[in-house]
Amino acid sequence: CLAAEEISNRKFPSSFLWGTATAAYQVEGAWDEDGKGESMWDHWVHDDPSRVDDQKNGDVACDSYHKWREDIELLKELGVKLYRFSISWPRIHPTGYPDSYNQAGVDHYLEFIKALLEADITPLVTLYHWDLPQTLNEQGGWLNDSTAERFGEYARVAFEKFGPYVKLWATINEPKTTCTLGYGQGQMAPGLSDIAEGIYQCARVQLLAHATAYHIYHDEFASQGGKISLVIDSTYNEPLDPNSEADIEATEWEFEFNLGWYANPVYVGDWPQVMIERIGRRSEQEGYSKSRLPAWSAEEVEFVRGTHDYFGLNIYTALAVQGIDEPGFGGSASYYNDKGTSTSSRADWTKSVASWLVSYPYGMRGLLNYVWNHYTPGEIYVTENGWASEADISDQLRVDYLQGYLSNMLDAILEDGVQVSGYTTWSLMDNFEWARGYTQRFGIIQVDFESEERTRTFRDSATWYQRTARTYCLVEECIE
Ligand code: PNW
Repeated sequence: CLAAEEISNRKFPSSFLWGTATAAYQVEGAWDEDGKGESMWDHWVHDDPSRVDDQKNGDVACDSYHKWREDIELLKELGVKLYRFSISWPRIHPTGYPDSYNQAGVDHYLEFIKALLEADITPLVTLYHWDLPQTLNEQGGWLNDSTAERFGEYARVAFEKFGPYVKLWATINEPKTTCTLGYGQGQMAPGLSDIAEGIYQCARVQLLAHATAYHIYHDEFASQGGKISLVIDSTYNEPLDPNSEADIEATEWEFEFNLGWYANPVYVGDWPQVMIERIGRRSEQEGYSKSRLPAWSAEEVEFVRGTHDYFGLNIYTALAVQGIDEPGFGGSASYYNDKGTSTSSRADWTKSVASWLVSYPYGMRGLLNYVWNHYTPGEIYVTENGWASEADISDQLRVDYLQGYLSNMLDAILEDGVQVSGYTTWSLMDNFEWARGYTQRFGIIQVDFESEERTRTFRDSATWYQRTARTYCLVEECIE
């Protein structure tokens, strides 16, 4: 319940948690130190460096495995109260199997988490941000149902060791991005291009893994009293032509085939109906004996349904959607053809240096409302949101982006009644941007990857964010 003055003053609620986010492989480095096992990203980039734009990798990255004290100092200087980071699974279970348990990895994160708490910063810990133990990858990775069991075993160790200190957990980061880019289009580890079937199997196994961890937490560690959920990424979608019936329908399909693909099983139960129908019909026409979308058993539907304590939402960008599913539309067996939509950017949406990322600030308000109304999650954390730039210190476009998106988040909170409890901007600092290497920068803090020290420097956006986190006010929007 918000005080009247908070509303008239456009001030964020005093309970709002300001934060920043990173992920293990993107910042830690120390890829083979202290007993850590090889991850599928280590393998992918070492095996063929040309898979990354600048042929670089995360071997050292920001060197946060060693420089974590300095990182905590930066968080303190920013004045944030929440830090989202991920644990590297192969530091805990180097082969992915519990018999490979690595105490040194556990000790590292314990020390780090305790230091965060001492600095009065709440840890939001992601269990999986794409660095699958390579041994499990060789056994089929996210196409193999048993990976969900291995994930449960790893999660159990994390809850046992870190649970006394960690009250906010995220199971898996952005399963959609890894299933589409890693298993469907071959652009990320493990580099598979199975756009017809593997992409759907990947989603099934990651959802089972998420639900397995959720149940272990609530069955065995309920007394720890924390919250755990999945982190789902979504674009904000709107019809290319707001007066076109086909575009309006396609916009709904675009939501269901991306956001609903993961949110529906968890918050409603089963795949979205439109996916079941469209993929089923197309599979039949293509001569498959059953749908390329693997059906859940009734038991599995119940196992996955309801496995959420909040909604972890990553939002960066927006799409204008066009319906292309005219009579006779065929195309090969593919997730993209299943979807039956075509997407683009509007000319007045500001472009970033990342081809997929444009600024459409209203998208934040629109998407928060969409999630709030469709999935009634009770509470949302915006677990990622950020802008890609060049390496410069001066980053006015990032400031504009953050100001616009946060102002729209505030509209959703104050005017639409959406409960947003916290926000972790991506990213605390520049880091290894997957297939883009170090060519695109997402940090509010700049990192000099040429220097041995990996020198960290505040960008203009960091100074701006520091002020916002201190005052709970956006520039020119309220009286501090
Ligand atoms: C997220 N897209 O990935 C990830 O969680 C981060 O690890 C990553 O660094 C960050 O966003 C910036 O890219 C995404 O194509 C990758 O829409 C691609 C997309 C969205 C999110």
